[in-house]
Amino acid sequence: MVAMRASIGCPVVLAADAAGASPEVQLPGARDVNADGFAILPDGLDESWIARLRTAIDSVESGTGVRRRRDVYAIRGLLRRAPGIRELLNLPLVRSLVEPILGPGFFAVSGTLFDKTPRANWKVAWHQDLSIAVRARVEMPGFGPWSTKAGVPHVQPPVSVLEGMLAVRFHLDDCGEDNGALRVIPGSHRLGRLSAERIREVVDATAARICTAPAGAIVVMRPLCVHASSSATQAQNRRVIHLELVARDLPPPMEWHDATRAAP
Ligand SMILES: O=C(O)CCC(=O)C(=O)O
Repeated sequence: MVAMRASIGCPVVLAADAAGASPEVQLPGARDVNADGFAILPDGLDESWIARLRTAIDSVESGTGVRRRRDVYAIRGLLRRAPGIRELLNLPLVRSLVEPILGPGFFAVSGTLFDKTPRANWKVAWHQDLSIAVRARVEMPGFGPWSTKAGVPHVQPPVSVLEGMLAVRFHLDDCGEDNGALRVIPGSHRLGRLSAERIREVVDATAARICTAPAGAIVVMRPLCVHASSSATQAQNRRVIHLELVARDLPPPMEWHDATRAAP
C-alpha cells in the first residue's frame, strides 16, 4: 500500500501493526501541530476499526447526553456509554501521534460523537473550545465563568490548561467540503483566548483550511484553534468521534469530570 502523507510537514513513519493502523502511516510531527494548531492524517484507521467503532456507537442507547433533533447528532459521555471506544487510547498509532505532542501518560477527559444527517443537520460559528467538564464547582483564581451542561459543571480554565489539550477526531464516514467538514484558522491557537470581535478579525485576515477527511482519517486540533463547522449539503452521515486528551491533572482541588486512561 502506498503511504499517504499527513497534510502538514515532517512525517514520522509508523509500521503496520495488528491494531488497525494502515501500513506505513506517516504521522505529522509535534512541531507542525504546534505551529498550525491542527493536522490531518488521512490514512489512519483501517476498515475493521471503522466498522468496530460504528458498531460501538450503534449500541449506545438514548438518554441524558444524547441530543436529538429528530435524529441523533451528538452523544456526549461517549467513553462511558460505549466503552469499546476506549480501545482507541491503546492503539499504537494513537499513542505515536499523541505522545510527541502531549507527552507520555495522556488520558481522555471528554468523548463526543458528532453526526450530521439530512434530518439532523447543524452548523457552528467560528469559535474556540474554552470549557472543560470538572467534578465539582470549586472557586479558584483563573477559572471561570461557570456553566452546567447535562448536569455537569463546566468552567473556562486558564489558557495554560487549554494549551495542554488536544482534540483527536476519528472520522467514521467520508467528509468532503459538502458534508459539514470542520474549518480551521491555521495558527490561531497561538493567539490565546480571543474575544468574539478578535475572532472575527482573525477569520477575516486569514485563509481558512477545510479539513476534508476520508473515513478512517484522524484530525488533531488544538482546542484554542479557531474553528467552525458548516451544515452538510449531502444526504449522508458525517460521524466523528471527538476525544479531548490531556497529560496533566488539574491543579487541586479541581478535578477533571471524567479521566479515561489507556491501559498501562
Ligand atoms: O464536529 C464538528 O464539525 C464541529 C465540532 C466543534 O465545533 C467543536 O467540537 O467545538
